[in-house]
Amino acid sequence: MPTPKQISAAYRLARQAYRAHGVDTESALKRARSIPVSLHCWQADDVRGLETPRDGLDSGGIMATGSYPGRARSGDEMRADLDLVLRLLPGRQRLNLHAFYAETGGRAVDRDRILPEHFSRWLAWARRRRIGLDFNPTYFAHPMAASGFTLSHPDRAVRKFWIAHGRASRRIAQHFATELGKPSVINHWVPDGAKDAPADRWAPRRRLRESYDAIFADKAVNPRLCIDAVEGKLFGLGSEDYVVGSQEFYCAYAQDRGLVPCLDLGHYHPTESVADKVSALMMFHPRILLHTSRPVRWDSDHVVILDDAVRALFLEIARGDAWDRVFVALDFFDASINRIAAYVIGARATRQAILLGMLDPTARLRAAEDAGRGHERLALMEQAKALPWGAVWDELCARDGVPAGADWLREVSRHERTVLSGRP
Ligand code: RNT
Ligand code: ZN
Repeated sequence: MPTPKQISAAYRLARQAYRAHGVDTESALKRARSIPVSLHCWQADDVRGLETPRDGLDSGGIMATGSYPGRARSGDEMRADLDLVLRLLPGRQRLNLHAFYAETGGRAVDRDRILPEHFSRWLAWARRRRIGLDFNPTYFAHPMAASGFTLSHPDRAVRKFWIAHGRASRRIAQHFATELGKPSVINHWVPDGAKDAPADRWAPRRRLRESYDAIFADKAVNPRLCIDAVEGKLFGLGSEDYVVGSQEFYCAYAQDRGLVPCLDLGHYHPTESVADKVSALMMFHPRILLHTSRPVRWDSDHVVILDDAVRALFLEIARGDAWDRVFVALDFFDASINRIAAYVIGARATRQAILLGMLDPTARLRAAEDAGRGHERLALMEQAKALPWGAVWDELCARDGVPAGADWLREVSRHERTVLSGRP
């Protein structure tokens, strides 16, 4: 583990090395710390939620596998775990809540009835930590979602229930924004789809469009406070053949209705480049929401690491200087390892990719490109990989007063011994 002296000595050298490539590490550091990363609350409890457990519910095709001890079992335990996570992360974070983390004081309140008051403990927590809150309606893990269809369900009563849920959720997001003085991003994702080829791929899409229109028609919600995003995907467990809310559906819908498309790194064909979608979409969409995740052979939601997909994604944001047009959120869940470590690894990797994007010697590369010197561009891109970004990262951690290197592991072990071991 590096000492503060070693960190600043290494940083001074790194700064020079980057300067030689035309990159100002000081401004990269400043900006990389300022980008908010929204921590998904659902890694803390394996996407179970805080409602009275109802066994055998369909999870909408998303699944946390593993049985590592220490899962948070209440809002208080989740917040205790998140407190530690926040202490181990540099930069600004937000918290991303799902509707089924409502705390209703033991009373059963169904999803179509949830109110801002059911999130007052989360709100108080966020206020004390001066972080913003984002939100998600939970259109899964509920008897009304058992068929695999929600907003696109053929039965009007089922649709009505989920429309009410979507509307209630937007009011909650708006409440967060008003209370905390920061806009709240609300992401709509529905699991709707079919395992096998439907004879009618049209009607569910028509109904989905109608249901969303009913949700977004709520005039009491101010789109500047409650920022609506919509997330499509290619397939899920149980929706292998047909997903009603596909990429094309949502891109067109978001375009037409002025909403924000959400790109999740796990929601495409494994050989598709999500990074390449950024500049194409952003020609037309003013803003996008990113879910960093890691698909291993399928949409498995493994813990984010600093892999090529994540790096390429933020490199594109940097090269397009689109930082004020993106919302960054995490979306993964792994129950097979310490969940706090999972957060720290994924959130740090995401911010490292942000920093790496900002450290890219873009001007040099473009100059070579514009001069028609492709071999120089390629050589410089290769060379950039060897620049000492790790020293800049350690400096970033040091400036924010959080452990550099892997020193945070000690705190996680202590928390495991003192707190998690008491959770049978
Ligand atoms: C599912 C989507 C969605 C969820 C969360 C829990 O495939 O990625 O974002 O993971 O809403
Ligand atoms: Zn997602």
